[in-house]
Amino acid sequence: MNNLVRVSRDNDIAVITIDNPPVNALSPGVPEGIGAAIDEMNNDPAVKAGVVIGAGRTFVAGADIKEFGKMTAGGPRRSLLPLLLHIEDSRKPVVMAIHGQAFGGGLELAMAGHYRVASPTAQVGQPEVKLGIIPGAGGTQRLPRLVGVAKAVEMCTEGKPMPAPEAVVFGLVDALIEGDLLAGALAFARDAVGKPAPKTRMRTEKLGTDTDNDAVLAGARSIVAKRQRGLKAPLAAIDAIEAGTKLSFEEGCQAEAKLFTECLFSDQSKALIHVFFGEREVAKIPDVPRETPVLPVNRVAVVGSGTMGGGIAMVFANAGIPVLLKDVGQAALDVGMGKIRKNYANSVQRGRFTQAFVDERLQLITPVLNYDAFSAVDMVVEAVFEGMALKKEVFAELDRACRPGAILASNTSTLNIDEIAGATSRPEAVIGTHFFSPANVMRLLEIVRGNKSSKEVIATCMQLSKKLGKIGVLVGNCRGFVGNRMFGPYRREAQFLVEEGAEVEAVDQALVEFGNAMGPLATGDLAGLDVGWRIRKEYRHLEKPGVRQPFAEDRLCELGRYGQKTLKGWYQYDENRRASADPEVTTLVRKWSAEAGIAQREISSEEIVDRCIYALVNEGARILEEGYALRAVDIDIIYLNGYGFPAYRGGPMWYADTVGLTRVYQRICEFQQKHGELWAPAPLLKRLAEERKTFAEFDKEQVVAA
Ligand code: T1G
Repeated sequence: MNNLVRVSRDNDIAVITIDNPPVNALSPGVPEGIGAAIDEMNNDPAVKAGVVIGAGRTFVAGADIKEFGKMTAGGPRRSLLPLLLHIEDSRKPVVMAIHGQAFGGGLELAMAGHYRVASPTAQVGQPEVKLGIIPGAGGTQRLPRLVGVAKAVEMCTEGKPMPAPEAVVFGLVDALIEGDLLAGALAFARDAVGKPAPKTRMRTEKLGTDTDNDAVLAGARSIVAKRQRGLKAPLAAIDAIEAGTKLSFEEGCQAEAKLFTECLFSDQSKALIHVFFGEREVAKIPDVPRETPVLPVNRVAVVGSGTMGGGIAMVFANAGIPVLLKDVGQAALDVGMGKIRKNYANSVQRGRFTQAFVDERLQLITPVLNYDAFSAVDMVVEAVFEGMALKKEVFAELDRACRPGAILASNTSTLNIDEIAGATSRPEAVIGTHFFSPANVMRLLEIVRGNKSSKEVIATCMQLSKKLGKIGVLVGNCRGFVGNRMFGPYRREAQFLVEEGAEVEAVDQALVEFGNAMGPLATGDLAGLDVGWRIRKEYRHLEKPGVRQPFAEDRLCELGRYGQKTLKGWYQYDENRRASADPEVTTLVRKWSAEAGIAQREISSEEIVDRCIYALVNEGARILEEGYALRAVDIDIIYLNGYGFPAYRGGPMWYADTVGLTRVYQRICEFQQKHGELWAPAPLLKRLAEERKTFAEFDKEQVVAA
């Protein structure tokens, strides 16, 4: 026995407890401990049955993901299959008692047991596709035997958790245990003694016929092709389940193992595992330790009921936090509340929320026309028009109206947080909370640290982001912070490429085929080309003389082509906002380029991708060396959750590592040759390329240095 798995007795029942905090992952020693415990149970004549249960907050969250890196680096391949057969062939019945999560290898372990009982709040699932892999311990073989082929395909391709009550309906869990889970499991085990223990692998009644399955599998493949474009693992999961419907259990497991290994050694899986740990790493702030006190945030206020303000108010209400929503006039407030009600109605229609949930949430949003009630709030998020003078005015008001200790946050996407804080007597309470549109949907929250933002305020906002269902990433206060600062060069190159002869659709198509949710030009049309135009006009004085600047988008705006909102931008739009190419834009840009003396040429999609993506990477490297992002992985998480960058490429910095920084650096030097100083390589990129290092290694260097 080892200290990861212990056996105790409750009279004639063995209790096998898995205790590997924080999530009882099947790390080295755990499977071995379970195997030994099963032997001890079977060899003890006084024992009639066994219960397997997890210590702490969960049953088993799956295989130890940290071990995968060792496997793909040539380490020993560890398989759970023999242990699961060993449990299934146990002479005495084994009851799996599930609380928290039974995910991945955790569910595969549970399915090898003869019975599964669960607390009502438990969840089960095969989330492996989120790591770019498939179940590798018989999950694609045992799950269809318990829930049927169609449900198994859905669970393994989407990777979503299934609540325990639903698992009972599908026959995956045999009983829900209200109250004391262990006591309920012991009673269930005692009841099972003497009865033939069902072995999941022997069950075939739910495997269906080839005719039925062929239709299900074909349907699933087309859904995956649309919804999980570019991802390999969901298709591999379908192949493994299909094998399970046509072959014996053993042959099915071999087919699964082969597909699992192919996925595990793929770039997609390495990227998605990078993302898994990255989403947890960004929560760690070196100089703001985990034990930093956090401030209470039980009541909030949002200033400005426009698109962003309204969305932000919904975010707080959805998290159960009462929110005051202020605007200057009743008319504006009515429009703002109207949009909120419409958004909620759409969510009910799409089945995302129930009407009851929405009614409760709307109760939590109180429209107001003044600051009278602001003395009772713990935090304010300002979301007024993007102008410095107005923001300062609002923050001066908030400084007067809010209680000492309240957090004053700005949703600005570009403006200087320290300058805004300067309008108050409490700069330590001022911070940026940059939500992304639509705020009630986008997961990213860029938390902008001002020079004087206190550690308590930072820690509070980082923790609050999780409560709001967001991924909070802490960034420094430079122009455009991290996301938008990098987006500038990315969209600059997209415009240059059109000015040099590429078709608008060709530029966007190349980036969509690369995996982006939307191309850079269509994204501009969605956000409104006038937003960037106004900011560029405000900062025109900062542009270096003699340095080429894109002109096409500004010229389109001068013609009133702001994008979707004017049904004309880079594309033209019908009343349902469906885009189509606009030959007038091509004619206009060709004319403007001729006037500017820009030669037209054929441009490959490879060049389009390299120029746009490497512009991101180069600016990202600058941001890292200037210290406005803590780690390269922070930049990756920002781009995945705020800018539709494909997760299976790991983010711009990870993608650059995958290509190889030497190659990226050489390509950027080529662009510098051809297109000038805008392409001057970031010194950090140059150093890492010359030292044949990666951004991931740079992050490790930071941890050591901290
Ligand atoms: N392996 C290693 N570490 C893990 C882990 C895992 N499976 N799951 C979580 N951690 C770490 C995590 O990095 C963090 O560390 C800490 O635990 C708390 O996690 C054979 C091949 C269970 C829902 O995909 O979804 O099984 O940052 O912050 O919000 O076929 O963790 O504190 O240092 O996320 O309460 C399949 C992954 C694996 C589930 C809990 N399993 N985990 O969420 O805590 S592949 C998964 C989760 C597999 C088999 C295949 C969540 C959670 P640190 P946390 P949480």
